[in-house]
Amino acid sequence: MSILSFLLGASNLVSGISQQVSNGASQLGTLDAPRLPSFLGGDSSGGSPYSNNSGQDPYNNPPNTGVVRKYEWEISRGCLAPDGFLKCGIFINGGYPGPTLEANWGDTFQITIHNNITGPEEGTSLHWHGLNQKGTPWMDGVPGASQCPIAPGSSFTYTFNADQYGSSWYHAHFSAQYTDGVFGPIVIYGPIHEQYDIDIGPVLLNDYYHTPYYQNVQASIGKRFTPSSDNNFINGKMPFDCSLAGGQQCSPNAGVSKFRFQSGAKHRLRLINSGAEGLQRFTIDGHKMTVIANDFVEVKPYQADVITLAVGQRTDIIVEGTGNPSDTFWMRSDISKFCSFTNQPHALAAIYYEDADTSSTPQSTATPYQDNNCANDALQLTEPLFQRTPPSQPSITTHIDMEFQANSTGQMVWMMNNQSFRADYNQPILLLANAGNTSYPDQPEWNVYNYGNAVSVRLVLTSIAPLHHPMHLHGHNFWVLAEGYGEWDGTIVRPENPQYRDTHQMERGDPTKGQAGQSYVVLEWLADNPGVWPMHCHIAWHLSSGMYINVMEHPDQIQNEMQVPDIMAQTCRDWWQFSGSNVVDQIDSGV
Ligand SMILES: *[C@@H]1O[C@H](CO)[C@@H](O)[C@H](O)[C@H]1NC(C)=O
Ligand SMILES: *[C@@H]1O[C@H](CO)[C@@H](O)[C@H](O)[C@H]1NC(C)=O
Ligand SMILES: *[C@@H]1O[C@H](CO)[C@@H](O)[C@H](O)[C@H]1NC(C)=O
Ligand SMILES: *[C@@H]1O[C@H](CO)[C@@H](O)[C@H](O)[C@H]1NC(C)=O
Ligand SMILES: *[C@@H]1O[C@H](CO)[C@@H](O)[C@H](O)[C@H]1NC(C)=O
Ligand SMILES: [Cu+2]
Repeated sequence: MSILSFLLGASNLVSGISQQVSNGASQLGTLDAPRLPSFLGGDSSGGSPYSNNSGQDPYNNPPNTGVVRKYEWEISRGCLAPDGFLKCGIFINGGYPGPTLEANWGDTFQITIHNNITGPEEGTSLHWHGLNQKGTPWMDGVPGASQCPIAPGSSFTYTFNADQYGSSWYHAHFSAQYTDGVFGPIVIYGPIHEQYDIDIGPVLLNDYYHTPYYQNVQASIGKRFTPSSDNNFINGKMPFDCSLAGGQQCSPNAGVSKFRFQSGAKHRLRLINSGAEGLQRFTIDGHKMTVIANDFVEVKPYQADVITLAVGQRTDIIVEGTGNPSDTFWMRSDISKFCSFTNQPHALAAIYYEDADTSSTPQSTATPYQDNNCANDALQLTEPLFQRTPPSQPSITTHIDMEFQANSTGQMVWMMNNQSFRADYNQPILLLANAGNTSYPDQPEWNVYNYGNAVSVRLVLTSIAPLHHPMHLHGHNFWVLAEGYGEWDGTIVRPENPQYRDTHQMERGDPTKGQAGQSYVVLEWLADNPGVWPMHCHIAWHLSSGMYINVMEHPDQIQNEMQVPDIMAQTCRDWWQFSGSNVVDQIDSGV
């Protein structure tokens, strides 16, 4: 039975279970979800306070508004049925997905986390994807790199600047914990360079597994081919076909996400791939989309029929309301069968124009697209709106080959130049560096690349394994200078203004072609952010198997000029105490 005929089997799109049972405290995907303002604290007619900032560099020297945005979250275990199938996971304030973080550009976030994960207890830590954390590298949320995990029963307050604007997400960085529910959207309001009328808000796209993350990690360790996801979600919803539930508790007709469109209006949608592995292809029946940003970087607008998003990536689009007031359409996101491992790739959500019956089932036809590669849109197409030119020569170039290989004890793992990563939760590298220790010859598994006082860093990444890798760098956006197969010939795409973002999709290799089948990506960034910055594949299962390095920038400044807040040492003392009297079952790389 096709997924559509399965959905159409329901007489109408009224959910058979309550929002509380399916998604807990989350309102995302319901018609009650709020439309977003153009900035916080003003009335809707006031316009953005940033509207005349059009010439300002969006990446450096963000404004400082002095406004603090406080959040208080509790992380605990619970059981929800987002797709009708009852799954016990780990949630923030009892919702799947987690709460939406909002701020204006230049505000300060202050987010207090209470770790109430019990039965069994487990550490946690939260990462704010895409934010630079300039001057606050210890707030980056990666255990073993920037902090000790937050121990069960302990609290931690993350304080950092909303230093870029646009759309992103946060997620736990403790093993693959986020894939069980510890994630949510980030919206930062800033200058608007492409006008729209209605901000629909976050549209989270993610694969979903009915098995707990720990089992998925267990099943993926030592294997190149990772477990298939069970479902695909738009804002945490897509009914599961309960005939496949294998006797587990499952309610049919759990409901799809619903969105309101207005005829004649321009709608902004903030697409976010918040998944574990699946590469998403997003379309809206009967509508064209205009891309205005990739990650936190605005681009010269271009039209697209399909948006490709690998894990960790975001694309902001504007969609014109070309439908009639009573029209309904399907919004769709498919996990690529060509690139990913999926048992049920199709996610659907319903779009209702202003006069449509919101229980009716859309009858619209899908937009066709090609699913024959795993790349992002061509680098030639994605030109940043604000020009930024890389230096003519990088200070330093590192070549990193990424392959799935046996380590010295015969276990197959992901290696970065022959070395797989494993974190030591008890010894965050940033805190060691702050104490003056920047060399770890006895810990090769920390994969530290110390770039000293280099001004810029170029990475040439290669891989011949037949799998794609969304490569993500913390603390920075990077330029994507080039990508392709074989050997890079030194050509840079649009050298005066290359593609610029924080996560880029690396194409899979083709081992049948030998050297010519090697996929490469060339990245470069200014090493202008003293700290220890993870650079890793964002596929949760590859990361668990060690596909990660730590980039250390300006160790002298980390040691001599940075005042680490006391809470960092306290968090380690709490963690040491916890891990001293409990067995911490670090099944994977730890991140
Ligand atoms: C925008 O321009 C007005 C008038 O020139 C000025 O008063 C205001 O401070 C500016 N706002 C920002 C955020 O620059
Ligand atoms: C912590 O989580 C448990 C369930 O895991 C819940 O019963 C308890 O109320 C939570 N504690 C607090 C303080 O909310
Ligand atoms: C090889 O990998 C396995 C699985 O990650 C790990 O348990 C083992 O310690 C590794 N061996 C070495 C020598 O690092
Ligand atoms: C990795 O190991 C292979 C085979 O053992 C060797 O040929 C290659 O030079 C090594 N690469 C690096 C970067 O050390
Ligand atoms: C630096 O830290 C590592 C990891 O704890 C340790 O093995 C090494 O001995 C330390 N180096 C110095 C000089 O203290
Ligand atoms: Cu990968």
